[in-house]
Amino acid sequence: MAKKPTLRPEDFTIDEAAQEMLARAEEMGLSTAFTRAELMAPCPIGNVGMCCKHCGMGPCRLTKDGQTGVCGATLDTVQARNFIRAIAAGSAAHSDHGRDMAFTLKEVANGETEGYVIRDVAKLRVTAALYDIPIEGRSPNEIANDLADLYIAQFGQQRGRVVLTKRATAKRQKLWEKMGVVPRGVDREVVEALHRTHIGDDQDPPHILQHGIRTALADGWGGSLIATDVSDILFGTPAPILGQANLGVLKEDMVNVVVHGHEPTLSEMIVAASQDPEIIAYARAAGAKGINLAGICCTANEILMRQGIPAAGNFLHQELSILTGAVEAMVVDVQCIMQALVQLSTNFHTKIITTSPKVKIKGATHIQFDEHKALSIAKEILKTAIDNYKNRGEIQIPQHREDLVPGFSHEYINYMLGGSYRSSFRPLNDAIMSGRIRGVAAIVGCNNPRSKQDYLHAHVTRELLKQDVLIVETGCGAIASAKLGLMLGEAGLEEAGPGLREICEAIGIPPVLHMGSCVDNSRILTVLTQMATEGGLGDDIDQIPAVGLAPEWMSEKALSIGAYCVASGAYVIFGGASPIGGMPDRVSDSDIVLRYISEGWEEQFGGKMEFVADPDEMIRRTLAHIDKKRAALGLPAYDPDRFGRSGDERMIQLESLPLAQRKAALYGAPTE
Ligand code: SF4
Ligand code: MSK
Repeated sequence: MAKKPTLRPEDFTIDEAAQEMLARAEEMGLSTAFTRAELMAPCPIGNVGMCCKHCGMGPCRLTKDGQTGVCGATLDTVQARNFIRAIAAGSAAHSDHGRDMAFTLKEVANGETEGYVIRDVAKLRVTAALYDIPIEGRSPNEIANDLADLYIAQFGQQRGRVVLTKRATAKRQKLWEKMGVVPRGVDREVVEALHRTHIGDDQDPPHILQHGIRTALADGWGGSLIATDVSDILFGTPAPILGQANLGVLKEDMVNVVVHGHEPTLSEMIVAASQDPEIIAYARAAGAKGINLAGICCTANEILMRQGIPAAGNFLHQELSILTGAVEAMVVDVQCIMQALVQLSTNFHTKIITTSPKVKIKGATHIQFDEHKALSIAKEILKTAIDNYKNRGEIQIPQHREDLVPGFSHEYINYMLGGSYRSSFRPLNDAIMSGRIRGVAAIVGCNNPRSKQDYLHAHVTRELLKQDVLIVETGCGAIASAKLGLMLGEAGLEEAGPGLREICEAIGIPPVLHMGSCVDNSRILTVLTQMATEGGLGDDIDQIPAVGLAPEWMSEKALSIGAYCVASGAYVIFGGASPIGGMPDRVSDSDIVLRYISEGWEEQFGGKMEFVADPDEMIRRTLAHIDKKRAALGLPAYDPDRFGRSGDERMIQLESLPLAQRKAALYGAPTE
């Protein structure tokens, strides 16, 4: 007899809206990723990277001491190869997204698209100037054409360096050169990762892993950064805006269209089309009050932070939104889209519409997106959804939604700290130097049904807030905090420590800052680089009291993000199981690769990667690292009783002093 799930909705997720939908699924006898994960035990060999299937002599399972594959490959070689293949896939996904954005910019610049304009000319000019593209006396389209050409060239470039790496600190660039990991071209590094891991190629684990770093750098300081830059130029650099999150954003009396995936080219055009009077009239004629758009995953983040379009939820909410019975169409493009959506949708009226030439799902409706006819196609998609409104059956929309203020791009953080005329990271650095803010944690990444949805995100975020750690978030982790109400001023501040609270109140920000989608982890690199350049916190990212965490990661993109952050100098902690964990009780050398990406990479890059299942241990290691970095900088030890007195004017007075005097006044450090 087939096994049945035994866990209850409250065991699967901390989100009450999700619990309600899981109860509905159970009543209807429908499976979801939550129940499938319970019934599908992960393969204990593949789960820890001990299986190789790179050739037809295998697959080889290396589960015994000293065992090798048929070709003689050792366990550390197999694990290193598996690991960098995952990094290469993640890097490819982000970077292909960046490539498409660059092509769209080129077409917009040449007037070949329908519906797009360059919305942020200031960012276009600033970005172009970084690469010495002439800007004076030139039209935005001329500048955009040159920038698009430069960015497109980064993918197929064979020699030299990915030009965006020049945006790292000078010290970091020199280190990458010394270590031989400067990416030459985005595609070249991904291809080489696949070549090196083919049967009979690179079989020296440190050498393999070194190329993993190079491949990841091609993502973080290449493809992802291009995606973020171009999205901002075309659709506007995010700034704070009011939004909402969770399934309660779906509307009973409107045509609900959920956009899901990653690239903003499609979703932005659907937003534009949904406001078209012709489409609104069409929806009303169908008996609805209008069109209600909502997002899932990183598409949600893209349109939430720029347009204030609500987020229906994060990764594990994709099936749950269909379970409401209230979604007329789910429109998907690329990445993180579960094939299960199509089967699930057959129990409701929801149409799953695929749009990317790269992604089709058997049984889904395919309406291929094309930038040249973008607005027309977006309208066609919306009309398909409206036509489906009449087919709605019984609906159940959980009444859970939270307000939030997303939109903290690095440009806006810079501005908010100093205003229009003296925008600067100085106040943030000063707050860390004084100890009001103990350090910074970037909590990012996915949901994973192998752990209770949002629990790890929530626990780690809340505990670090209490410890005066400023939190920045992206991806599905950001949506988790949004659903908990941590991204809206007062609500979040109640959970913050006294020093952090004081800073947030003074600047007028929540203590958890929403910085965007997965590709926007590049914004976090930029913030850290600017903090290092500002002075007082060392001269490179590895000296800043900061940690990156992905408590509920699941995608290969997360591993690429982790690796480029390590190469940039950050300590990165992943939750859940390690994909290269090995079985310590069965194979004596199963932790060689794990130790290498921690101790080995720390020695080389100042950053390290660890997999830590216990959330309290994640928090302990985060705080220990932050305190270690504070001590190395000669900053005062964190003291929770030192700050937080309302009306403390000291920092304000100190603001006017030069850096050296300010340091001396704060904690008697020697002046430079
Ligand atoms: Fe086995 Fe070696 Fe082939 Fe991998 S490459 S499947 S270890 S024989
Ligand atoms: S969508 S990669 S589940 S963050 Fe970017 Fe969320 Fe992870 Fe996909």
